Formats: sequence, structure tokens, C-alpha cells
Amino acid sequence: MEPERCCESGCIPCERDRDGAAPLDLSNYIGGAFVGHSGDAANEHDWLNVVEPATGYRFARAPLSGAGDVDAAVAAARAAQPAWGALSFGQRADWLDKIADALEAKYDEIAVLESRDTGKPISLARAVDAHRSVANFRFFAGQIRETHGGANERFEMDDATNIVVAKPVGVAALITPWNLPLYLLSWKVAPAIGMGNTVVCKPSELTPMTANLLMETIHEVGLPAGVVNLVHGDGAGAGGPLTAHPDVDLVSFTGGTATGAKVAASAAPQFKKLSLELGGKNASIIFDDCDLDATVAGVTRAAFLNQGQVCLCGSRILVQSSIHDEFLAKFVDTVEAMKIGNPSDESTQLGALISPQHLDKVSGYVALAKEEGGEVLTGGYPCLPKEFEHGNWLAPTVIAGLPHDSRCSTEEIFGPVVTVHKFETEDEAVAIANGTRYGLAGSVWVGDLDAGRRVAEKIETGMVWVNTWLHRDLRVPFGGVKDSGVGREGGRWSLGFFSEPMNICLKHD
Ligand code: TXE
Repeated sequence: MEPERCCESGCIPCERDRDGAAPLDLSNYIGGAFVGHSGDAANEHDWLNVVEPATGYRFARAPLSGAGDVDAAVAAARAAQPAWGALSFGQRADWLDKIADALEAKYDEIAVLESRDTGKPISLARAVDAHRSVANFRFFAGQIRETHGGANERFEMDDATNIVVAKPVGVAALITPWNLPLYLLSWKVAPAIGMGNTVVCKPSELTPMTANLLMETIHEVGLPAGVVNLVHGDGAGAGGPLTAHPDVDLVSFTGGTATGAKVAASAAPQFKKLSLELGGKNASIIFDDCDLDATVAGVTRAAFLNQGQVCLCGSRILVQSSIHDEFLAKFVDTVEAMKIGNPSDESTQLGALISPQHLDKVSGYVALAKEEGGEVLTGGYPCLPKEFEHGNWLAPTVIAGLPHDSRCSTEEIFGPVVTVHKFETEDEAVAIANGTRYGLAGSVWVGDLDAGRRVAEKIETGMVWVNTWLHRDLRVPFGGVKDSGVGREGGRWSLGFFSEPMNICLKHD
């Protein structure tokens, strides 16, 4: 099927203000105050436009901050760190709970803002983004309180006792992407401050709204000034100076692999603690003894949740040859029945892609798939009401017949596009699954759980689900191998990353 834009004018999405309404101007949050940035507020070029992906309307502007703003935020964080780090784990856990309570009161506001800012369906923004953002603060409050920051280990010798204490690292830079804005920011802020660090957040310039809401919430609950700071801006102007800043001790980054390499290069000479959660090209491996209907439902969700813009999405579907045709027929039917459109409609299952540039990238891969010999079984530009003609839309797209080592089958597309491949044996499935530079996640769909476990262990990734996908327990390690990143966060791995373990050896009399 040939993708075609159904917009009458055939124009590309563009930025406009709805009914001439003035956009909301956001501020940085530094040292406990909302402050203007160092740019010229009267100059349009010193702002970043925040645009609804579904309609192309601009609705806010974020400051295009620079190195001076980063310096101010890092200085505020540094000044606040000693007093904050001196609180007990229990006291800091109480603060995390206060933030969770205040965020929970804004549950619907989070969902509406996130849906508007990212183009994702409101039902998803509520169930996933709003829910997890609150849960992240609550979970880390509980874990830090229960484990005293994980620092309760003792090692006895005949003549001495070793105790291990977890000390704060210092000032943490937290850099987040646009696909799960508050979900991922809260995943970093909660353990970072819970362990006694102070932080400077740099959210994606494409989706700054809920980061702003988090700062408002933190301000309302009265968190001590400087513990959490936020600088808006792009990667070159704000992200780069932040990761390279000599007074930043730790960098936690989630984003694209190419950007991750730049972040690593700037952090390495100063030996900063570093965690990189990068891209993925995850396989969903389907064996012929699976429960086919449950598998079709699970694999569809894994492929297209958040328009396929989740690093964990199963964008390569490997099917055992004996059920390949039956699976494919059911899968395509299921995909074509998905409801795409108005993100604020409760029944919508698929929303818009994040930006016109990203839509171009994703549709470029669909064009490439045809050059590489693939057949597009379903997809294209959806026909939507006129209100959405300037949005970034692409119907869920299924491509078959591609070589498993083609570019479309091995490179991260990060959109509603999946490739389907046939395999005969377990070894072949594992070889195809491992045939990319990425190694973040994967799923196995199988009747025999022992076989599922065996296959899972052979896959070179940080996480594999068997007969499920994105079934998250916040206590488990989260992260990838190969080009999908370095380090683990989640549960005690987050507490470990956001602290320095120190050994104190007490010699007995
Ligand atoms: O992300 P970027 P982009 C993948 C996906 C996507 C690609 C690029 O394939 O197509 O990455 O997306 C900040 N120093 N993922 O360009 O650029 C930036 O401002 C410090 C997967 O939107 O990686 C933003 O806050 N920071 C991913 C954050 O990095 C810099 C989710 C992420 O932006 C910087 C998103 C620099 N030099 C995209 N340059 C996932 N793992 O889920 C940019 N930034």
C-alpha cells in the first residue's frame, strides 16, 4: 500500500496558534524560584515552540536556555546539597511521599497535559504516564525508607566489623526524552533526591509541559530550594553544557543512541557516574505452541503502544514458520481494527507521532523497506477530520518479506512500524533476535515455559518478557546491553547508581 497524505492541501504539518491565542510561556526553575532565562525574552528566536503533535497548533513556549542558565542551576543544586544530604533516609522518603500525594491530586491534569504535549491517547496518558509518575515517587519512598537507602550491609571479620554506608554522589544531571516525559523524569528524580543528591533536570525540548507541572508541584509542597532545579532548552544549548559541567557529579540520560554517545564522551573525562538508557530494536519471538489469540493481542500491544515510540517496543516480530501465515492474517486484522485519531477521545488507541521531523524519519523507513524488498501489508497516512490535517499521523504499519538483516529490520525506527520474519528453529530465532547493534528488551511467546526461559537467556538484552510485555515490577533492574546503553536503574540498582557506597572498617578491641 502506497502511503499517501489525505490532507486536502497535501501540506506538511506547520506551527500555528489556535485562534490567535497567545502561547503559555514557561520558565526555568532554579533555587526554588521560577526564573526567566538568560536569552532575550522579547526575541522569538530565544524561545522553543511547544506544538500539539495531533494538530500542529503551538500552545506554549519554553525558554531556549544556555550555558549561563545551566551554571545558575548547577550552583543552586550545589549550594543545597549539604543540608539535603544530611537529612535521614526517612526524612527524604517523607518528602517523596509528599510529592507523590500532591502529584496524585493532579492525576487528570498530568494525563491531559501529557496527551496534548506528546499526541498520545488520553487513556494511555492516564493509565501509564500519570499512574507511573505518581508510583515512581511512592515506590522509591517506600524502598528508601525500608532499606535505609540500601546501606544496611555488614561484613564481619574475626577482629573487625565492616559497615557499608550509602553516601550521596552530589549534583546529578537528569536528561529525559519526549516519549514518556514525566514517567521517565520521575523515575530519575525520585531515587536521585531520595539518596541525598540534588538535581538539575533537562527535559526534552519537544515535551516540557509536565516537567513544568512537576516543578509547580515541588514548589507547592515546599521542598527546600535548590534540591530540584530545571533548565529548559535543546541539546546543544542546555544538555551539552549540563553534562560537561565540572560541578556535575553524575549523569542519568535516556534518549537516542547517537546522543548517548555524545553524553558519554562529555562525561567521561571528568569520571562522572553515568547511566545511559538508549534505543532498542526488540524482537517478539513467537513459537508454534503459543496461545495464538493471546499472542496476537500481546504482540500488537508491544508493537504499537505509544505509536511504537517506546524503547521497549517489539518492532521485529519473528514467527515460527508453521504458524506464520495464520499469525500474520490475525495480526493484520487486529492492527487494522485499531482506532487512530483524536488523542482526547477515550476510545482512541493510537495518537500522533511526536514531530513532523520524526514522521519524516519513520515514513522514510517505510519507503526504504520497499527498496529493500519488503511488502507493506497495512499502513499509510490515515484519513482524519480536518482538525488534524496538520498533525503527524501514520497508521500502524506492518511490513513482511524483508531480509532479517536489512536496515529496516535492524535499525531503530521508533514509530508505528513493525517487520515480520519467519524462522524454523529456536537457534535461528535467537540468531535473528541477536542480529542488531541493540540489546534492550524482547519477548517470547510460547506454550512451554521452560523453553521460554531457555530462549530468553540466549537473547543479548537487559530484559525479556515471556508471554507478556511491559509487565513492570519496579524492583527489578532496567537497562540494556550493546548500543542500548550502560548501567541499570530500577529498585536497588537505582539506589546504588544514585549513591556512593563507602566502607567503614571498625577494628574491635
Ligand atoms: O532524542 P535525543 P531525539 C531515539 C529514537 C529517536 C532518536 C532521536 O530513535 O528517533 O532517539 O530522538 C537531549 N547533550 N529515542 O532526537 O536527541 C535532548 O534535548 C546532552 C529513543 O528526540 O536523544 C533531550 O532532552 N543532552 C529514546 C534528550 O537528550 C542532549 C527516546 C533526548 O534527545 C544532547 C527518545 C547533548 N549533546 C528517542 N543532545 C528512548 N531510549 O526511549 C540532545 N540532548
